[in-house]
Amino acid sequence: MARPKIALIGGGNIGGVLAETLAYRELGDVVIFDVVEGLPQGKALDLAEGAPLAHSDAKIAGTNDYAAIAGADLVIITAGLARKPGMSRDDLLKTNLAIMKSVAEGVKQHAPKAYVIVVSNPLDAMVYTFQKISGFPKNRVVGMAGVLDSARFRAFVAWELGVSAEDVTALVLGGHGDSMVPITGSCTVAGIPVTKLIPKDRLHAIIERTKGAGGEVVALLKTGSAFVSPALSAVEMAEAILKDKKRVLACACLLEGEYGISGLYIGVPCVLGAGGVERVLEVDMNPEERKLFDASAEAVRSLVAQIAL
Ligand code: TXD
Repeated sequence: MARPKIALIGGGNIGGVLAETLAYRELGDVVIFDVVEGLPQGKALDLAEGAPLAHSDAKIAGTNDYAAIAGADLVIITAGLARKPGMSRDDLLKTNLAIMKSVAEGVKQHAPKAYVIVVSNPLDAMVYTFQKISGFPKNRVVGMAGVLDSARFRAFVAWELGVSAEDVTALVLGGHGDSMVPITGSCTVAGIPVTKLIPKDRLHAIIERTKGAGGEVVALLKTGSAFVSPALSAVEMAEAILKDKKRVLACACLLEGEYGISGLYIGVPCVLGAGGVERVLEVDMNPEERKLFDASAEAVRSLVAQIAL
């Protein structure tokens, strides 16, 4: 049985880690598309030459021609500029909107049946743009942000308690920006509510660090943003779809009435499997969290309002 075909639109920092992880874990045959001549081809050749050492027989190719993504089963989009120090994710809107419009046309033409994971920032606006321009059904277009934000929250809780992050479950919902909402009520350590283990002031500090975690890495790297943790977050989602794992993950999904919101992509828990976003789950939030979630949705709505499609 042939491996799935995975097309990566954008072969930059995140695209490179995506290609390596997906191919070396043999989750699919990988084709990297980028507009920079030679970049995808060079990265693909390097990865292909390393494949024997990764015990992988996955095919890896690079291209500047959309025709090479023909028939892809899964598309992961990282095309677009990344932040520099002092920039907000929203500052990327104008440039990345133009890029996303071209990407949506290319994917629609060459991989019309693909499941699509959008990574590019500002995430909630970019995944919305892709879905509107491509016309793909909402279950086949999902945004990656909550898996990353939740992983950061889990890591900070694990470090605070000196426990394995594997035993920390957490959900960070809402928009992928400063208004994101870590849901403390659903954060547990092996089932033990985190509120019973970490004092309020420390938990608040962890929540604030989670919201600023992307900017913290940008300030240190100076030349770009985090790329390994975002790539591995997208792989988590890709694997859930490719292996029909029915994972419950925080993803940017198109809401049509859930949480009282319609016509917006925003981070919510969903069941991710062979049918893509198979269903959205509604999670309890305390009044303060619900207020923050609604405010986050409004922040996304005002960003999306700036998009002329
Ligand atoms: O959680 C999340 N969703 C975020 C997403 C986490 C971290 C980074 N986030 C965003 O992903 C970031 O703000 C950027 O918007 C994207 C990609 O980040 P990356 O770090 O991979 O950026 P790079 O290294 O600049 O790579 C972007 C590539 C680069 O090689 C460009 O040549 C290419 O995108 N690019 C294009 N590819 C295809 N088509 C077009 N039009 C195009 N324009 C640029």
